Amino acid sequence: MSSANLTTKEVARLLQVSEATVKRWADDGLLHSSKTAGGHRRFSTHSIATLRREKGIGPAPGVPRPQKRNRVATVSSPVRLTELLLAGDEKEAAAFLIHAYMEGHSLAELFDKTITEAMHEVGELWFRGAITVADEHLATRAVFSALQKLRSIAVPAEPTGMKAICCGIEGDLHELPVHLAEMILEAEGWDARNLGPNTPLFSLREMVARQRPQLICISARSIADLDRATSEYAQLRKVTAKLSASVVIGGEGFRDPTIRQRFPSDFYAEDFAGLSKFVRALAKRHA
Ligand code: B12
Repeated sequence: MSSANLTTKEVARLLQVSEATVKRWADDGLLHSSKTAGGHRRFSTHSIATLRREKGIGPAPGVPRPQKRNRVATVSSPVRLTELLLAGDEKEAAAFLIHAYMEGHSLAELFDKTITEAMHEVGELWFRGAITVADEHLATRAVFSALQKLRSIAVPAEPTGMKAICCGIEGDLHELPVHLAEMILEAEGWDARNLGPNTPLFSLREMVARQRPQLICISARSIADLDRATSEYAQLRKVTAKLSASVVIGGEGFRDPTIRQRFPSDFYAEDFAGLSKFVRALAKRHA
């Protein structure tokens, strides 16, 4: 796949219908397509997302997409993604992620391996002085843009009716993990609200009391004011206890077990696969 526009075969795979069906939908005007110079149809992720949303077309929720295991390593290479992100090539980065997803990688796999490793490499290059802050900003913007396109075509599970609020801790500007957590929850059928990074815990507590979610997911790369965060978190926990809401924490900021003692939670997520598993089990318990 050479751009975010998908071929007939790719759309058929994504929607789990035959190529003939995709062509018929295109001829009937149900699915907007354009043609290449060579006369081949190309479909935008937007038109597929619209079809899925408006007509409910797509794989039945919970039906796993077929996987092509032998091609898995190459289609999700973090090295290639790093190149695309550093070049600021949002379209190609989106195409790369969508293609890997269609080849059978779960979102959690893509987030934990491909995207995390690519962003770690960007961080390493910045740390060594091999790229500038501007290069790093460009790569971060590109990954967000690519993720938005991936999100538009990702197949969500059946709605669970469960509500979650995600945010990053006050003082922490690293927002990608919060966004990835939101996408995982969405894919698991949760109604997820993302407050973004740098969210004061006292303010989160007030929103939790008002919106009564079943899950709160807090990310921290680092914790700027540990004592303040600890006491505000304790207040938040009083509210979540009353609501019987679960709290998941994730990120390097919570990795140290002595820090985690200050932030008692229902689950410390090492990665997005862990989050995925936890919220699936939680939804089952509530069902
Ligand atoms: C992009 C970036 C920024 C951007 C963020 C922009 C944005 N809109 O998000 C900006 C420019 C703001 C930035 C600023 C800074 N950054 Co910065 N940044 C990064 C970079 C390159 C990528 C971060 C990222 O998105 N990673 C991808 C995520 C998914 O990976 P991860 O956090 O490791 O997460 C894994 C797990 O921990 C887990 N996880 C993490 N969080 C969560 C949450 C949940 C809910 C779950 C389920 C899982 C989970 O999932 C992943 C594994 O699957 C990293 C490099 C790196 N190693 O990450 C540096 C890095 C984190 N930054 C660093 C530094 C030093 C800074 C600054 C202090 C620089 C400065 N002097 O100003 C500031 C701090 C600002 C602040 N107050 O927060 C250092 C941190 C070093 C350290 N020892 O902590 C790093 C590691 C770079 C480096 N190699 O030195 N940064």
